[in-house]
Amino acid sequence: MAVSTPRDKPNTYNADSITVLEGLEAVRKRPGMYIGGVDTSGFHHLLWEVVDNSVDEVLNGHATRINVVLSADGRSATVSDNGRGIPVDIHPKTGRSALEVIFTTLHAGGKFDNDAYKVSGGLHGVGASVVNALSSELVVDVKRDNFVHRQTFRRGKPQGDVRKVESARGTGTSVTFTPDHEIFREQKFNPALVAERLDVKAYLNKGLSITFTDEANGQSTNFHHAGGVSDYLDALQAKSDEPRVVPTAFLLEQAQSGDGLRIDLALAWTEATNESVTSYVNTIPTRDGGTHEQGLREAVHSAVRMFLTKYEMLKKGVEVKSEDIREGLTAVLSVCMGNPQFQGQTKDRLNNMEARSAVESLVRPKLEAFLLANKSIGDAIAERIIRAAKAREASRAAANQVRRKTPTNNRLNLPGKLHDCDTNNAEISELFIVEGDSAGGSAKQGRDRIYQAILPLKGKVLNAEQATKSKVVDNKELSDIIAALGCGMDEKFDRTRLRYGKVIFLTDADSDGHHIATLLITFFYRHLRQLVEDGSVYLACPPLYKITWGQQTFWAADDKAKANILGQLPANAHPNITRFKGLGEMPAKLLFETTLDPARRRLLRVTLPENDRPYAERTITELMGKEADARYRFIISEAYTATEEELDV
Ligand code: 0RA
Repeated sequence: MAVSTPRDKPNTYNADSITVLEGLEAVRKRPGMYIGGVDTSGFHHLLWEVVDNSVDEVLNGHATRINVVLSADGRSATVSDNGRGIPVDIHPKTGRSALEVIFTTLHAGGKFDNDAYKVSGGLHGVGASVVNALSSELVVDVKRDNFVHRQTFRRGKPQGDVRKVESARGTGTSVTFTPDHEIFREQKFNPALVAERLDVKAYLNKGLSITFTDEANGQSTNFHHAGGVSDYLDALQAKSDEPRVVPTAFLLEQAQSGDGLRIDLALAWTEATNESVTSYVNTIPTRDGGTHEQGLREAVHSAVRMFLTKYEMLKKGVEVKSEDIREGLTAVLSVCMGNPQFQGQTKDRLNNMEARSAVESLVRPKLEAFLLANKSIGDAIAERIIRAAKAREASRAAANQVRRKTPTNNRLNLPGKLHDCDTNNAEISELFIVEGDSAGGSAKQGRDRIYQAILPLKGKVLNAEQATKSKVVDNKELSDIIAALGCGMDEKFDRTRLRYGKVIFLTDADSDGHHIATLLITFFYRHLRQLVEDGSVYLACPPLYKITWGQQTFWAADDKAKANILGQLPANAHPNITRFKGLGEMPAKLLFETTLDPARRRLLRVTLPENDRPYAERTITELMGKEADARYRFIISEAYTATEEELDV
């Protein structure tokens, strides 16, 4: 390891500094592991991290203002706050300042945890050092003790110690950085994206005032929302244009649970047919929801049921289901908590179990009290929900009437093993392509036959990448799929004849299952590309483990998820763990509850990368093609971007 950077005190390069440089080197070698990728999103991640550090200073009550400036060329950004200023005095033992440690040590956040420096959000806690490692230049100016103190870094390496550059009044921290073009290629900050993100930050932190300046056009905008999440809900709703059932929203501000979790919530029902919950954890968007959203749904469900029961509104022969309660529900939920755990490929889903019960127990009693105290609001909401239930029952009855078992269907030549659904409405119907006959049997029993069709597959599917078109057409499994879909393939593709709105691959949660799913994706990519482009192709996520502990049941899709759940149970807990050898083993009812039911299942949509089509093409040709050599090279070059949960070796 070469350490050639000139420093004021070369002798301070001790063993610590070497590990530091090795740490930052690791970040530069595998940036994806720390910021998710080196695309636009990764590039902007650096800025969110720096902003979050200043936001924390505001949240902890030490700062009131944040300025964000993008340079005229769009390649650099400056974030300043009027907080305490990062400590700059040199620690006699290490010869380094807190500033240098924070910017050069991976996960330095933890070391300063004694309420001095908490990385509560950021890149889910990866810290300022990652930004530093991935910046060609980063300059920190700290105002404190009547001076501006400055330290400069290049690609993570300090260019000398921190030093006083001028006298100054007040306190604060300012970080200017240029993401490294060696890592991110030619990229610029997107002012619209930055503005939007800062706006959301200001909504989620009422007291926060963020000024954003784009030097490219000299324009400045101030983001400050005195109404917080309530204003945010209004703004989101104004965009969607769906009228509210009652103008008043239910608000819960700064509600704190016993274990230190804090929430802000704004909630209302609209005439929209879908549910729209926008959630955050420590101001990080959780697009895939998670345990906090689960807790919210449970709370809303119980509170509404209490209201309906108390006023005996359920008597009129209508069954209200949870989907009826959720129809038109719009909410902004912001949770602040220590040590959030995120899950999923994009880390967009909160995984902490305690968040579920904490949110539930904060929201339920307050929402119940709100509905009881505002009976006319409760009545209007109840009316909305009962209306949704009636509409659902009516459309179900209508679907029942247009059963597919009409003579015309015989002309479609549907495959014998297809268990078709009843409705003819392609918009709401789903085709599950299921691995194996026994799993097909469970799925057939467990499904909602009104709109869910099942096509079981025997054994492995032909690799469409290595087969000629005539082989593909001759292949029984693939031709059955085409026949079931009804829309033809390749140049004969006709979307108007498509018989299902969603095509869902349901395979075991093991490597064989993943292989079959990959073969199916390859076939769809090559011969039914339009369906992939339209976002109509999905992977189901069946659980591999069922974990029961006392009254609670958890599902885990893989070993990692299992370990995660077990890790969150008390040390003396003796949970009961069942592993499903395959889908076929799972009782039909369980399969429905965990994997088929739209209200509870999770689907992964198969998508093509927005701005890198050649990459998708290369992935399919090299990974699935005949050339073993190309496959090998591909696997080697991609191995490092795969996270643990993707690898199945
Ligand atoms: C460590 C200790 C103290 C403040 C900070 C870090 C700090 C970090 C950042 C990052 C962005 N803005 C910031 N402002 C402050 C406490 C110092 C003291 O007690 O004086």
